[in-house]
Order: sequence, then structure tokens, then C-alpha cells
Amino acid sequence: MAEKVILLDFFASMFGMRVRVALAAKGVEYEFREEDLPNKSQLLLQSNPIHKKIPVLIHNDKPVCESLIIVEYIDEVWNQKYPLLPSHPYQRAQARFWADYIDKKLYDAARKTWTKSGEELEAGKKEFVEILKQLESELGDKAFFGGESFGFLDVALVTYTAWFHTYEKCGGFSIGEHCPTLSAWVKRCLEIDFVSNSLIDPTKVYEFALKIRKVFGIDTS
Ligand SMILES: N[C@@H](CCC(=O)N[C@@H](CS)C(=O)NCC(=O)O)C(=O)O
Ligand SMILES: *[C@@H]1O[C@H](CO)[C@@H](O)[C@H](O)[C@H]1NC(C)=O
Repeated sequence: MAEKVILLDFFASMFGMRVRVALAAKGVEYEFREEDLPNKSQLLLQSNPIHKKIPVLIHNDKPVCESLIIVEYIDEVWNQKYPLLPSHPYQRAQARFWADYIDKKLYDAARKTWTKSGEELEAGKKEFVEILKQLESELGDKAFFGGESFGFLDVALVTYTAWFHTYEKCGGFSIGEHCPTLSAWVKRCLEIDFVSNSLIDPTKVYEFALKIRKVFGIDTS
């Protein structure tokens, strides 16, 4: 059967980029549909009536929602090429634990680095760096979170790195200075073609962030 794959997405989304990375790892061809988030398409509202959020993967007319669930789905459906989750149940559980940790902690802390100022900004930066350091210790001396090869947890985290430039510029700090081990991991990830080709240009993310800051009236002086 011919595969019909549609991705409802938004260019700067770290959640959407996870799906793009996973599809690229598997070499799956798909149709990318950019959503106007203030004016969502009927297809998005029908496909994700619960959360009404991107990304949504529509595979042969059947929608799958929530980025990490989509990445797992992709790994199971296109299982012949480039496995993302570890094969051992315990390691799979660990990878899921840390991906869940990223979702529960990192997004909110990261957001503070470019939407807050003053004390809230300082607290946000501290929190953000602490979370990255926690992730650094999980990485340890491995090349990737997945071990020798780029895997599920690498997918979950690497899309945030397209935002690192924005966090640093807006927050006035250097991630590399605090987290050299993680920065070396970022470099290794970007050497993989399907990763670097799937991540959006950090300067585009920054332009988008500046627009949002203007709308919210955040001081950009
Ligand atoms: N937990 C979700 C988060 C997805 C999410 O936050 N998507 C945002 C864009 S980055 C969205 O669609 N926002 C539109 C809205 O909330 O109205 C996932 O992992 O897929
Ligand atoms: C919202 O989307 C619809 C359909 O895609 C389009 O026809 C309409 O002009 C859009 N409205 C705004 C305010 O952008």
C-alpha cells in the first residue's frame, strides 16, 4: 500500500521538529503543512480535537498526536530502518523517563529565558541551566543519549538546540560556558545530515522570538 503521510506543523516548534527528525531518520516521504496557529485549519481541529495543537502526523488518514507519541509511532511503523528506541525494555524505560523529564521541565524553564526580564529571567536561566546539567550527567561520557548512535532521547532534546541561540541572545548568557559536555553533543548531532537538515535555522527562530517579544511588549533594548 502506498503510504500517505501528512505532517501538520509549525516551523519553529521544537515539538514539530522532533517529528521531522524522526521521519528523516527513517527516510519517510511526507507532505509538510504549515499551520497558522492563531487561525488553525479544519484539518488540525478535526485531527487533534482534544489539544488542538501541532504536531499531528496523519498516516493513511489516521491522526496521531503528541510529539513523543508520534516519534514512538514512527519508530514502530518504519521499524526496518534506523531504530530510535533502545531494544532493551529497561533502557527503553530510561529513555522515556528522560524524554518525559524534558517535557515536564525544560519547555517552561527555556521559555522564561526569552519571555521574562529581571528577577524572573535570572531565576529562569538558573533553572534552565540546572535542567541541562541534569541531562548532561545522564549523557555522561556517551557520544549520544542513545549510546553509540543517535536515538529517541536525542530526538527529544536536539530540537531545543535550534532555540539555543534565542535563549542566549535574549537571556544574555552562554549555554556552552555552563554546559560544555552538552555543547559537544550538540555538535555531534549536527554532524548527522538527517538531524541538521531537519532543524530550522536558529536565526529564523530568533526573528520569530523577537516578533513575539514585541507583541507581548517585552523590553528588547
Ligand atoms: N505536548 C505537545 C506540545 C505541542 C505544542 O505545545 N504545540 C504548540 C506549538 S509549539 C501548539 O500547537 N500551540 C497552539 C495552541 O496551543 O493553540 C507535544 O509534545 O506535541
Ligand atoms: C483563516 O484561515 C482561512 C482558511 O485557511 C482563511 O480563508 C482565512 O482568510 C484566515 N483568516 C485569517 C484572519 O487569516
